[in-house]
Amino acid sequence: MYNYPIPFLGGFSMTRQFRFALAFVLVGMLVSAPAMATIPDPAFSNAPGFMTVTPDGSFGYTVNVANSGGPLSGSFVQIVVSGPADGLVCWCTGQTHPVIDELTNASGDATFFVAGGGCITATGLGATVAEVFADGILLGQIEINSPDVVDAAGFVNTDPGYTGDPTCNVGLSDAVFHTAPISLGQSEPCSNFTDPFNDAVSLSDAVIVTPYIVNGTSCN
Ligand SMILES: [Ca+2]
Ligand SMILES: [Ca+2]
Repeated sequence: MYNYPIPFLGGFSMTRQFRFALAFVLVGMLVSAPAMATIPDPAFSNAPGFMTVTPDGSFGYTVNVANSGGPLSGSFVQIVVSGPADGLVCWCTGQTHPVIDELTNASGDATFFVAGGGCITATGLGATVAEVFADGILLGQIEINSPDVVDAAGFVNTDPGYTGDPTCNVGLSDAVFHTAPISLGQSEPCSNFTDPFNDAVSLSDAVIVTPYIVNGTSCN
């Protein structure tokens, strides 16, 4: 016959140090659990690759913030436009930049209505265009496009000949630029306003851009 000691039951009593350590771990779990529940996870969040800006600030760019527990309400979302890009975007007067922020709603959505124009791609710029953060956590890098895609001479913002237009006008030169990719179904991120942005420009993109062309929209 063996006579087994029975640890943790009956005669065994936890040492003072062990009880203290255990209490410390339990308190730590209680403190960290709610904090973890509100930390954004880029893998569960969505920051569409292009932010579309319009001279009248009428087009919403929506970032969704979530983690494994679902959407996060009240998350502080920041779009940080890089220095090189900030100098090239056609910002309407009164539009905050280069950092633009919004809070998420109950669905985890933060929608930005940015007043401006221009098409600034990472390829055209040769640098990061903008980054999206939620509560300080990087969700991704994004680029910028607009119905106001070129200046009156037909130059995109990153072209050497770009001179710009203080009113970010959607004019004849913009209509000419957008017409080719629309009619030919080309891949043109500067005329693509639907995610994904690297696919062929389609009817849905034409539907979005047409009213701005028809109205000749410019900064208010
Ligand atoms: Ca224009
Ligand atoms: Ca698309």
